[in-house]
Amino acid sequence: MDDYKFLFKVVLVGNAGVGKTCLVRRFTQGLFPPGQGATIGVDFMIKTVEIDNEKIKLQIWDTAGQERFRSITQSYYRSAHALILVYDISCQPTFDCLPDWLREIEEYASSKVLRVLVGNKIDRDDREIPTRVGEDFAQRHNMYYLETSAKESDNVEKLFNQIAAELMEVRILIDFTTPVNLRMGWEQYTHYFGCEDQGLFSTCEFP
Ligand SMILES: Nc1nc2c(ncn2[C@@H]2O[C@H](COP(=O)(O)OP(=O)(O)OP(=O)(O)O)[C@@H](O)[C@H]2O)c(=O)[nH]1
Ligand SMILES: [Mg+2]
Repeated sequence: MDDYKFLFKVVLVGNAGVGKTCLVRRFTQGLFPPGQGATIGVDFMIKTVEIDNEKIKLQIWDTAGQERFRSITQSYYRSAHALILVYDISCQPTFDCLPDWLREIEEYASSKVLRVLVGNKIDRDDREIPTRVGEDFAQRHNMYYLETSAKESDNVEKLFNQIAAELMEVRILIDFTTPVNLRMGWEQYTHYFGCEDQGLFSTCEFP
């Protein structure tokens, strides 16, 4: 039986090819898929983690980085509790696009969403963006920062576990009543909390 107590929605965004799908598959399936193709639209995976003896279900939405899917992926921001913005530390253009992604996040996500910047592919020896530059960017934009390798499995568990732990910490402080661009009726409310799928009131406990 699926006896999780909390449900959090985590959405990955970032340029095509930065390794979003590989990060998700490393975390949920423990593998680095050979010849991973570009994501079409949005993929969805689930994993339950345990923090402080509480079972937390993470619904992970892996969006396509390609421009042509942008209007589809934007609709997933709104219900996210955490957003992971990924770039490739060996590819400067993926870093240069971060301000564009932040604008999307500002426009479509809840203002209270937990935002994490991830520099992926640290196993590569042709790094173009120094760690310090990524850290500075994250700090300036009020984001957590982590560098990962989906290939070598560096920091991947840590990334998702820390997000789960942080969401547990802030769950009572998050203002769930005013997601961006959304006047809440019950329908949207249940959608936002993600309770509709299991009939469980699962995401947060009110004080
Ligand atoms: N060296 C290295 N390569 C990686 C890593 N993560 C992903 N890749 C490679 O990068 C390419 C793109 O990975 P994907 O996971 O498909 O990238 P994506 O961000 O999901 O791309 P879209 O679905 O098009 O948005 C693949 O060839 C992967 O093998 C990593 O940590 N290290
Ligand atoms: Mg993908």
